[in-house]
Amino acid sequence: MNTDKIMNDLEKKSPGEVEYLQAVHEVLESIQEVVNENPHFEANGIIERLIEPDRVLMFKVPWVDDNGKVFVNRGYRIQFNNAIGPYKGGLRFHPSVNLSILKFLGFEQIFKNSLTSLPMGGAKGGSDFDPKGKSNGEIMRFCQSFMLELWKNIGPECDVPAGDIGVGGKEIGFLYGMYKKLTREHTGVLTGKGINWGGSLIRPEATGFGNVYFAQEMLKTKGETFEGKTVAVSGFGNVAWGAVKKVSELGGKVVTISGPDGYVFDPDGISGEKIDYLLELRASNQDVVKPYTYEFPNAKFVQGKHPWEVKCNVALPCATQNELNKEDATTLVKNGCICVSEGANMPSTPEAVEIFIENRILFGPGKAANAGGVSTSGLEMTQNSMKLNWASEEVDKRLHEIMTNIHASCVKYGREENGYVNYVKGANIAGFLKVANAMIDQGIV
Ligand code: NDP
Ligand code: 2IT
Repeated sequence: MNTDKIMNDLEKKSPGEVEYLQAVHEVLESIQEVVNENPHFEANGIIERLIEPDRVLMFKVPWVDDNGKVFVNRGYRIQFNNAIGPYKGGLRFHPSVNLSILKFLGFEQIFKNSLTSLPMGGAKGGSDFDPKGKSNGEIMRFCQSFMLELWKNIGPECDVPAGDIGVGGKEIGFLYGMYKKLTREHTGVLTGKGINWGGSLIRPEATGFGNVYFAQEMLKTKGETFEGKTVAVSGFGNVAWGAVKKVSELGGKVVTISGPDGYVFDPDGISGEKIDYLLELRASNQDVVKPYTYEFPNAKFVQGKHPWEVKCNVALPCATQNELNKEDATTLVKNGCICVSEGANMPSTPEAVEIFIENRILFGPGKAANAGGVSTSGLEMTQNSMKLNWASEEVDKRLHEIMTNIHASCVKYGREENGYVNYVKGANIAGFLKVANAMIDQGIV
């Protein structure tokens, strides 16, 4: 496989799509050996077919604010690959959203969903709409307008969207309401639904819990646990919340959370009532990071910095892509961090990943370590098909098993001769093989 040529061609076709090119490059590097050893992948044009989305939907989303002013945002859905199941992946509402970011997320989702062992293809979507500072009425009207265009292209056996940055339970409710009205069907078309209308218990916690379960498995390979460990977390959204909760349950001490303009350091640890307080702040659409320091004065807010400068044993980046750079990685390693488990998608830059691997620390890439969210979405789809709800213990047990199995797949394909497990390589190869073989079985389509 000529990776340089493939990347050059892709760059020409996708100029300026930095995040997308970054994600493809990482996967190609990891799978190069496997592709070279198995000529039937090249003979079937697998790589060329895998890096081109099945289709890209882009549409206008007009909406009216509370003062009667008209706004137009851009909506997207990238249906990337459905070789192993219906398209599946989140929707992101954030002003930074563009084609490159959604293509990178959709591409990553193919391999992540394959790793879960559930039948789900890869997709992603969203809009450059910013839900921050908007009233509930404005968010509702935006979601309704978004769905007015999207509904024709999705369905429980075709494409099943869910949440991501800026899309939580509230937005899923508004989107689902409009879908239901347009189709006159009450089906499992979105996941992350409310518990009384088809949702699954544990889905809100699933990505964060799953990320910690994955980290637990990595730590186990070194005879370590979370007990007594100092943990740095970034972000404080859906994923970070679940991760903080699980780490504190397992006896670890979370000392940071962050937002786009800085981080909070709480030397006493973030647990119990502090987590509840943060949740209240989030529900009020307020900034969650700074007000925390007014309520708990031992904590301090560090403006404009990343939490990775804080001494910790374990780091869980749970905010956004490329939020942990080479300098951050160097500081983490220098300060004795032994494990990094990515709750967010691609939070570490390629240079940071190189530092982790060179220093042989436990590094769980997002597509493996944060697969608990989409796995539990898959479990929500299963419950919808069966028209029943599992108890939270049942869902949590299945989630735990899935994360343990993903860890085992990464070890199977990522163990190097010197014994070090390269989880990036392991996750990419394991995710790729299943999809590539399914594509071969199904012919050139
Ligand atoms: P949320 O919108 O719930 O939270 C995002 C968090 O990240 C917020 O605390 C936000 O701060 C912070 N944040 C956003 N942009 C930046 C930035 N540029 N710098 C620093 N912090 C930032 O999203 P999720 O928790 O759902 O998603 C977080 C990450 O996890 C994303 O990478 C997402 O793709 C990934 N993910 C999500 C899954 C899910 O099930 N939700 C599943 C798997 C992965 P503020 O609110 O102050 O803007
Ligand atoms: O990145 C992700 O895996 C998600 N945002 C969750 C996707 C899903 O369909 O639950």
